[in-house]
Amino acid sequence: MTEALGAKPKRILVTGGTGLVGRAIQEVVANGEGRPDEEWVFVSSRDADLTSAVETKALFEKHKPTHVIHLAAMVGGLFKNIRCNLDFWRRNIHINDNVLHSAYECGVQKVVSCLSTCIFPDKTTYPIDETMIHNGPPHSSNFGYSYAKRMIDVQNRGYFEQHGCRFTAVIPTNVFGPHDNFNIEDGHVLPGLIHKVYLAKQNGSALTVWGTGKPRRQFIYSLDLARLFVWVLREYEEVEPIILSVGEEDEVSIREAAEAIVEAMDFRGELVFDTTKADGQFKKTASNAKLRHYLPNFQFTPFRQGEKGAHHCMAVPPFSPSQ
Ligand code: NAP
Ligand code: GFB
Repeated sequence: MTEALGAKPKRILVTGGTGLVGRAIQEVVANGEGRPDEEWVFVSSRDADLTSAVETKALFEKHKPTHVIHLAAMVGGLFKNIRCNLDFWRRNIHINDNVLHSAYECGVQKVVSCLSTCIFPDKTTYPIDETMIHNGPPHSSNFGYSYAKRMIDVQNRGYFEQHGCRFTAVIPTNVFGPHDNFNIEDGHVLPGLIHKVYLAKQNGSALTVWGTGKPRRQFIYSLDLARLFVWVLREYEEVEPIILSVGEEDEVSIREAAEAIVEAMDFRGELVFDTTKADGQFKKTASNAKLRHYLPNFQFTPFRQGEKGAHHCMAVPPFSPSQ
């Protein structure tokens, strides 16, 4: 009887398992968050190109997951989004439809997908909350990525209403941490500035921060996000998405973020703001009240402490070509 009531073994497939967020989940699972009845499988595009329905189906048939954390996506910072909005739309729409439909066909018990706080309407009241996703157009800089991500929420509702599937999603704010994409042209602001400080120290040049430095962001450390992902997989029962972010009070300006990186990396050179470069969204201040309702005592890593962890993995040059 105990056996029958006991937790059946779980096989958790993590798509996008080799990226910034995926590697953080690998780390927390390996360092104590994992459970004896759980087998974790982390995959990347080398295991299957998820823009292909055939390869996606074969991946699911091979692993037969009971649960899925779906991270795989075409991801990038502001400037890559501005350059490639169509690619962000097409690749992510195909990846998401293939993963969700294969999960449905294989009888996966639960899928946790990943949206982003940058997909909310650009013209909005603050703080943003989970009810506001479809209340208006996203910022023009990343409409392709934003609309593709919003469709995950629509698909989750469809699979629940038509098939009773427990497919849900989380909405992280900007993520930073080890194993980020440090490519200066395509990556996000923090890894881009870390890479630039490394080069400025090497060359004895100034640090050029793009834009005015006035936009404001909330940053979540990847290992904190990873722990929250594990909690969502095990405990969160809603189909409605949940924002995973530090509080509104932890929002910083790009200038403050740059100054924190300069301090963490002991850079002594000049800071220059190149205002010919875009600022993108001025702010996307998100409320984590729903998360706090579930986890009132969750402790986030302070931003400056996380910065120290993030840039250490840059300390080993030369960078891979992708960086
Ligand atoms: P990342 O570091 O760029 O990693 C992307 C992952 O997706 C990699 O493992 C990559 O595998 C995989 N992937 C990409 N295209 C694929 C394809 N066609 N087939 C199979 N796998 C593919 O991204 P991340 O920052 O960890 O983001 C993970 C998730 O969090 C994404 O859904 C993203 O939208 C979301 N998110 C990120 C942030 C952020 O600030 N980073 C903020 C909010 C939400 P390969 O390495 O083999 O290509
Ligand atoms: O992380 P980021 O590229 O994307 O941040 P978003 C862009 C902000 O940082 C802009 C300034 O205000 C830039 O002007 N910035 C300053 C820099 N220096 C740099 C730099 O060296 N590199 C970069 N990248 N920015 C993204 C969305 O928005 O947020 C994506 O476009 C994704 O879809 C991501 O969701 C989480 O935070 O503006």
